[in-house]
Amino acid sequence: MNNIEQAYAQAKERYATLGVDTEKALAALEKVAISLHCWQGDDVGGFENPGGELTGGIAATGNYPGKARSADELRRDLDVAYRLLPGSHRLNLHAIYLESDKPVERNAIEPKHFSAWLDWAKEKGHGVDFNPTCFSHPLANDGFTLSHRDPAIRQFWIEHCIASRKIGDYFGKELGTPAVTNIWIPDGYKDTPADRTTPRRLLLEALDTVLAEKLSHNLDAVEPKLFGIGSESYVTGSMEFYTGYAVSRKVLLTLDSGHFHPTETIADKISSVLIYLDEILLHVSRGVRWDSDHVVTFNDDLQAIAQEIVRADALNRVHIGLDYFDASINRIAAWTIGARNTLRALLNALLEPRQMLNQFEADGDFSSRLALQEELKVMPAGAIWDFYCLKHGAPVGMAFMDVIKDYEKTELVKR
Ligand code: RNT
Ligand code: ZN
Repeated sequence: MNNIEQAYAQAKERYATLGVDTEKALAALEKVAISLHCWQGDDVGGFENPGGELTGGIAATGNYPGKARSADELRRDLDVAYRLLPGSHRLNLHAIYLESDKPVERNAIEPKHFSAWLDWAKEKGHGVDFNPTCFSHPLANDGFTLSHRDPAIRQFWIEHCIASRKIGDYFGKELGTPAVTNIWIPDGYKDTPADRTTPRRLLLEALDTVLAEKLSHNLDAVEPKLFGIGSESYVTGSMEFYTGYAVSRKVLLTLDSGHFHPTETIADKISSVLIYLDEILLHVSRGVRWDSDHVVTFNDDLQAIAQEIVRADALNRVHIGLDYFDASINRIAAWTIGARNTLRALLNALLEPRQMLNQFEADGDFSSRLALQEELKVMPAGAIWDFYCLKHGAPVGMAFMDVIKDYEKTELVKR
């Protein structure tokens, strides 16, 4: 037995005294597929219009060398990130990551523009999720898309979203695992609107048109937001708007942890929305002041999100994607750190002595509940995580940075 196995054996015994079966926790974690967001690899640039400006009230800051300049480079970078994660995981693709010799308008995108992504996903065993790109485009420049007052512009974005759903369905069918196609639009006003209702009515109608056709390999999701840069005072697709929409239309609601008031977390929302919805999508992110998209760290917020999914027995109802873009550090490290943290948080949640905690609560023994919650913070979960990485051939501890540094030297610096 090596050190990691020894430490695991000891930790396993300690968890057993709390009634926790570590093997069961690991088996549950093995089934979790995190959807890695392709857009961390090139600062949300995409390959439709290289060098085009990122708009929509989101921003990637930093100038770290080595960003992917082509889909091939992006796939190679992703391959490195996936190797550093225990388990097998998904890819979250945006429409602007299409590949084509000639320019293709957004409302004319087709599955064929994503066939290289499909081949790659098939070969590597990744499920794929999809997103229409309703930003970084001249017809989105005045800040409105699906809720635009001009019917022609609205129609353009409706067609883009329909085309995107069909691509999601194509991936879902070809890969044998449904794609979640998530609609996020930036629509909103910088300053106080006179009429908050009209854009929302337009959005409702537009979404109903977009979602009219049933597609059996595609799951639809809608993503609310409180504000963006340049849409500080009003966002058409607010939490209340989309919660009502998702419940009434039976689609998924997306909770992005960076999309609420700076002190508001999504953890407490999960058990509420899961009462009304079969499935939801998470965009795990980290808000810092004005930015909603910092690399996910192992903070209280992340742990609370993981706990709420596990405590609700909802690992099979919650699709977990990452959503952040940091251009100031190695982009593969950004993917890897955020994804490993998310998995680690889920593992910690799976290692909770749920029965014991629930019993204390049911008995009204809140002193013991608090005492145990605090003791759990220093339980040897790290030893279980290390063992999990070892078992799945993923680097243990900081060793993943060696791989990244190496790849940086041999590949990224040349870009
Ligand atoms: C923006 C939303 C959205 C985007 C991606 C690129 O605030 O979170 O999900 O980050 O679609
Ligand atoms: Zn998001």
